[in-house]
Amino acid sequence: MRRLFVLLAVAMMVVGLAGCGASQSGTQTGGITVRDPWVRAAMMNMAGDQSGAMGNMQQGTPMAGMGSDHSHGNEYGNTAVSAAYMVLVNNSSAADAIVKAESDVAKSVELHNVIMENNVMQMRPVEAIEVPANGQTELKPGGLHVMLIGLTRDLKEGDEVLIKLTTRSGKTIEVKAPVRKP
Ligand SMILES: [Cu+2]
Repeated sequence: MRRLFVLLAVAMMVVGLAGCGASQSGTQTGGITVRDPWVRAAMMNMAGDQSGAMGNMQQGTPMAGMGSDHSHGNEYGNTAVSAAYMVLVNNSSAADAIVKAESDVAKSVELHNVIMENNVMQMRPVEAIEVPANGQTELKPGGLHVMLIGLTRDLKEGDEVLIKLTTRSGKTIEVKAPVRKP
Protein backbone atom coordinates (compact mmCIF):
# COMPACT_ATOMS: atom_id res chain seq x y z
CA MET A 1 0.00 0.00 0.00
CA ARG A 2 2.70 2.41 0.98
CA ARG A 3 4.70 1.47 -2.11
CA LEU A 4 1.69 2.33 -4.28
CA PHE A 5 1.54 5.83 -2.78
CA VAL A 6 5.23 6.34 -3.42
CA LEU A 7 4.82 5.23 -7.00
CA LEU A 8 1.88 7.57 -7.45
CA ALA A 9 3.84 10.46 -6.01
CA VAL A 10 6.77 9.77 -8.32
CA ALA A 11 4.44 9.46 -11.28
CA MET A 12 2.84 12.83 -10.47
CA MET A 13 6.23 14.50 -10.16
CA VAL A 14 7.28 13.16 -13.53
CA VAL A 15 4.05 14.37 -15.13
CA GLY A 16 4.44 17.73 -13.44
CA LEU A 17 7.99 18.16 -14.68
CA ALA A 18 7.05 17.10 -18.18
CA GLY A 19 4.22 19.62 -18.19
CA CYS A 20 6.55 22.34 -16.98
CA GLY A 21 9.12 21.55 -19.64
CA ALA A 22 6.50 21.62 -22.34
CA SER A 23 5.21 25.05 -21.37
CA GLN A 24 8.75 26.44 -21.14
CA SER A 25 9.69 25.38 -24.64
CA GLY A 26 6.29 26.76 -25.66
CA THR A 27 7.13 30.28 -24.55
CA GLN A 28 10.59 30.14 -26.08
CA THR A 29 9.21 29.53 -29.53
CA GLY A 30 6.17 31.61 -28.78
CA GLY A 31 7.48 34.76 -30.39
CA ILE A 32 5.32 37.83 -30.01
CA THR A 33 3.42 38.94 -26.94
CA VAL A 34 1.47 42.16 -26.49
CA ARG A 35 1.91 44.83 -23.82
CA ASP A 36 -0.19 47.91 -22.96
CA PRO A 37 -2.82 47.70 -25.69
CA TRP A 38 -5.40 50.47 -26.05
CA VAL A 39 -7.94 51.74 -28.54
CA ARG A 40 -8.78 55.36 -29.29
CA ALA A 41 -12.31 56.31 -28.22
CA ALA A 42 -14.57 57.10 -31.20
CA MET A 43 -18.25 57.41 -32.02
CA MET A 44 -20.06 55.85 -34.95
CA ASN A 45 -21.64 58.20 -37.44
CA MET A 46 -25.39 58.45 -37.13
CA ALA A 47 -27.22 56.87 -40.05
CA GLY A 48 -28.52 59.51 -42.43
CA ASP A 49 -26.47 62.29 -40.90
CA GLN A 50 -25.92 64.67 -43.80
CA SER A 51 -24.00 67.40 -42.09
CA GLY A 52 -20.79 65.48 -41.63
CA ALA A 53 -20.41 67.26 -38.33
CA MET A 54 -20.23 64.01 -36.45
CA GLY A 55 -17.53 62.86 -38.80
CA ASN A 56 -15.51 65.96 -38.15
CA MET A 57 -15.99 65.86 -34.42
CA GLN A 58 -14.71 62.35 -34.13
CA GLN A 59 -11.51 63.35 -35.84
CA GLY A 60 -10.83 65.33 -32.70
CA THR A 61 -10.09 69.00 -32.46
CA PRO A 62 -7.93 70.86 -33.13
CA MET A 63 -7.82 69.64 -36.70
CA ALA A 64 -4.24 70.77 -37.16
CA GLY A 65 -3.76 67.41 -35.56
CA MET A 66 -0.06 66.66 -35.67
CA GLY A 67 0.23 63.35 -33.96
CA SER A 68 -3.27 62.35 -34.90
CA ASP A 69 -3.54 59.54 -37.41
CA HIS A 70 -7.01 60.61 -38.30
CA SER A 71 -6.66 64.23 -39.35
CA HIS A 72 -7.41 63.23 -42.91
CA GLY A 73 -11.18 63.39 -42.96
CA ASN A 74 -11.31 63.15 -46.75
CA GLU A 75 -9.80 59.73 -47.02
CA TYR A 76 -12.54 57.98 -45.12
CA GLY A 77 -15.25 60.62 -45.42
CA ASN A 78 -18.01 59.98 -42.93
CA THR A 79 -16.85 56.48 -42.17
CA ALA A 80 -16.15 56.20 -38.46
CA VAL A 81 -12.60 55.13 -37.79
CA SER A 82 -10.40 54.43 -34.82
CA ALA A 83 -7.04 52.85 -34.14
CA ALA A 84 -5.46 50.40 -31.74
CA TYR A 85 -2.00 50.83 -30.24
CA MET A 86 0.23 48.48 -28.25
CA VAL A 87 3.77 47.28 -27.74
CA LEU A 88 4.68 44.07 -29.57
CA VAL A 89 7.38 42.18 -27.67
CA ASN A 90 9.37 39.36 -29.26
CA ASN A 91 11.10 37.20 -26.67
CA SER A 92 12.35 34.66 -29.18
CA SER A 93 15.59 34.57 -31.14
CA ALA A 94 13.71 34.59 -34.45
CA ALA A 95 12.27 37.69 -36.07
CA ASP A 96 8.51 37.63 -36.50
CA ALA A 97 5.78 39.97 -37.68
CA ILE A 98 2.11 40.74 -37.42
CA VAL A 99 0.58 40.08 -40.82
CA LYS A 100 -3.13 40.39 -40.07
CA ALA A 101 -5.51 41.96 -37.57
CA GLU A 102 -9.22 41.31 -37.03
CA SER A 103 -11.92 42.74 -34.79
CA ASP A 104 -15.70 42.69 -34.76
CA VAL A 105 -15.88 46.40 -33.84
CA ALA A 106 -14.98 47.42 -37.40
CA LYS A 107 -15.99 46.32 -40.89
CA SER A 108 -12.40 46.41 -42.00
CA VAL A 109 -9.15 46.17 -40.04
CA GLU A 110 -5.80 47.13 -41.58
CA LEU A 111 -2.19 47.46 -40.48
CA HIS A 112 -1.08 51.07 -41.03
CA ASN A 113 1.94 53.29 -40.78
CA VAL A 114 2.14 57.08 -40.85
CA ILE A 115 4.53 58.71 -43.28
CA MET A 116 5.43 62.30 -44.16
CA GLU A 117 4.66 63.15 -47.76
CA ASN A 118 4.95 66.73 -49.03
CA ASN A 119 4.98 67.88 -45.42
CA VAL A 120 1.67 66.15 -44.79
CA MET A 121 1.24 63.23 -42.45
CA GLN A 122 -0.49 60.41 -44.25
CA MET A 123 -1.48 56.87 -43.37
CA ARG A 124 -0.50 53.96 -45.53
CA PRO A 125 -1.47 50.30 -45.24
CA VAL A 126 1.51 48.02 -44.65
CA GLU A 127 1.67 44.30 -45.38
CA ALA A 128 3.27 43.45 -42.06
CA ILE A 129 4.49 45.00 -38.83
CA GLU A 130 7.94 43.59 -38.21
CA VAL A 131 9.11 42.67 -34.70
CA PRO A 132 12.87 41.98 -34.48
CA ALA A 133 14.29 38.98 -32.63
CA ASN A 134 14.59 39.71 -28.91
CA GLY A 135 13.21 43.16 -29.57
CA GLN A 136 10.00 45.12 -29.63
CA THR A 137 7.93 47.34 -31.89
CA GLU A 138 5.73 50.09 -30.54
CA LEU A 139 2.41 50.96 -32.15
CA LYS A 140 1.58 54.53 -31.14
CA PRO A 141 -0.22 57.66 -32.35
CA GLY A 142 1.71 59.19 -35.24
CA GLY A 143 3.27 55.85 -36.18
CA LEU A 144 2.36 52.24 -36.69
CA HIS A 145 -1.18 51.31 -35.70
CA VAL A 146 -4.00 48.85 -36.23
CA MET A 147 -6.62 50.78 -38.20
CA LEU A 148 -10.29 50.15 -37.45
CA ILE A 149 -12.38 51.30 -40.44
CA GLY A 150 -16.17 51.46 -40.39
CA LEU A 151 -16.95 51.05 -36.71
CA THR A 152 -19.83 48.71 -35.93
CA ARG A 153 -20.38 50.30 -32.52
CA ASP A 154 -19.36 53.27 -30.43
CA LEU A 155 -16.04 52.89 -28.69
CA LYS A 156 -16.46 54.60 -25.34
CA GLU A 157 -13.90 55.10 -22.66
CA GLY A 158 -13.85 52.04 -20.41
CA ASP A 159 -15.09 49.65 -23.13
CA GLU A 160 -12.99 46.68 -24.05
CA VAL A 161 -12.18 45.77 -27.66
CA LEU A 162 -11.13 42.30 -28.71
CA ILE A 163 -8.50 42.25 -31.44
CA LYS A 164 -7.11 39.11 -33.03
CA LEU A 165 -3.61 39.32 -34.44
CA THR A 166 -2.00 36.74 -36.73
CA THR A 167 1.78 36.39 -36.82
CA ARG A 168 3.89 35.42 -39.81
CA SER A 169 4.91 32.32 -37.84
CA GLY A 170 1.26 31.29 -37.90
CA LYS A 171 0.17 32.07 -34.35
CA THR A 172 -2.98 33.86 -33.27
CA ILE A 173 -2.81 36.40 -30.46
CA GLU A 174 -6.00 37.59 -28.79
CA VAL A 175 -5.70 41.09 -27.37
CA LYS A 176 -8.20 42.73 -25.03
CA ALA A 177 -7.64 46.45 -25.43
CA PRO A 178 -9.32 49.03 -23.21
CA VAL A 179 -10.78 52.11 -24.91
CA ARG A 180 -9.12 55.38 -23.93
CA LYS A 181 -9.28 59.01 -24.87
CA PRO A 182 -6.00 60.02 -26.50
CU1 LIG B 1 -4.67 54.39 -40.08
